Amino acid sequence: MTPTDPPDQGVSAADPVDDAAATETAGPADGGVSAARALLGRARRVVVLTGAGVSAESGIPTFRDALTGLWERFDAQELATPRAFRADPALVWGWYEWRRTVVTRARPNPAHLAVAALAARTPETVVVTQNVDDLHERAGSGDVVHLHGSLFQPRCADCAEPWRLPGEPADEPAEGRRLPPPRCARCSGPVRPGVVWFGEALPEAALERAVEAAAACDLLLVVGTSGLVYPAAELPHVASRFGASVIQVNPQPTAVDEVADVNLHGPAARLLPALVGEPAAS
Ligand code: BJW
Ligand code: ZN
Repeated sequence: MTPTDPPDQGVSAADPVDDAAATETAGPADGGVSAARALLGRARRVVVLTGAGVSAESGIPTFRDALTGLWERFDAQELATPRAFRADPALVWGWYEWRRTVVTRARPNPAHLAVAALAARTPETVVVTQNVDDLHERAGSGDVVHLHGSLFQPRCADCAEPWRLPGEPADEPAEGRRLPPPRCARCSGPVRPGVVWFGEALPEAALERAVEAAAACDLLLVVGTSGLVYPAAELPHVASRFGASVIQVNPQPTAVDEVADVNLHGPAARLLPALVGEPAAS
């Protein structure tokens, strides 16, 4: 198994179309922003694929940031598993309730707003996010494809009955706390977060829509993801194989670098507004 050959829910694409991608490289003068603006100005079908970095400047820790407080000695990758929830439901439910509090208090940043402005200007834009927050929606993006679920749609771990959250999360202490999950009203099973953990299948309709959009787009803009988690990480490769340009926005080198036509190195809240501003003359 290789990273571009995921096991089950592999992102598969048939034969790439042949209309050549624009392959401009980053211009040295402005770090590639004008090259990226030119590509974006020409694109009719755009996919924006976001990861945790797009919400970093709203104060939401990225997935691979070190955990703090009660969870300091854990790795997020260990907690985001069905095994961790089975072993210690109060630890895991407490972590997600703490994160729901952080997200509820956070506000969309200029990167989320720029994505919404791009979608308003280019109607055939599909916003695909790996994030479980709702900041794209709160910034005005109406139709967001959530590949990894949502903090706001818990369900029974045993019978999948949706669980209605009380409006506001409790005032969680800054260092977090253990919190036994509520019990399902139908079967008394433990309620779990409505997110996709490692080893679980992504929601089929969301993944299908994302793959189709990536295969059909002219341009895929990938923002703030390490590009390590599959099958989402396959989407820039699908777009590229089908002839689209790929623009990446990220302050750090990532696994996406190898497929990006233009790499914009910097924070999303600064670069996305610069990118989406008035379209460059083409
Ligand atoms: C900024 C910034 C700023 C900072 N501006 N940028 C192929 C190969 C190998 C393994 C696999 C494979 N296919 C599948 C697997 C297994 C596994 C996987 O990918 N493992 C890898 C780790 C190797 N995948 C799965 O298990 C998936 N399921 C699956 O494949 O199922 C098959 C199946 C089919 C049928 C039946 C049963 C099974 C499921 C993956 C689920 C991922 N879930 C998580 C948790 C969600 C809930 C939660 O949030 O708690 O999703 S994991 C975590 O990673 C989370 C994220 O959405 C995801 C991606 O992380 P992201 O967004 O990239 O964040 P970071 O932190 O990694 O990066 C942040 C980036 O931002 C960095 O680059 C920074 O530089 C940048 N940044 N500030 C812009 N201001
Ligand atoms: Zn139940």
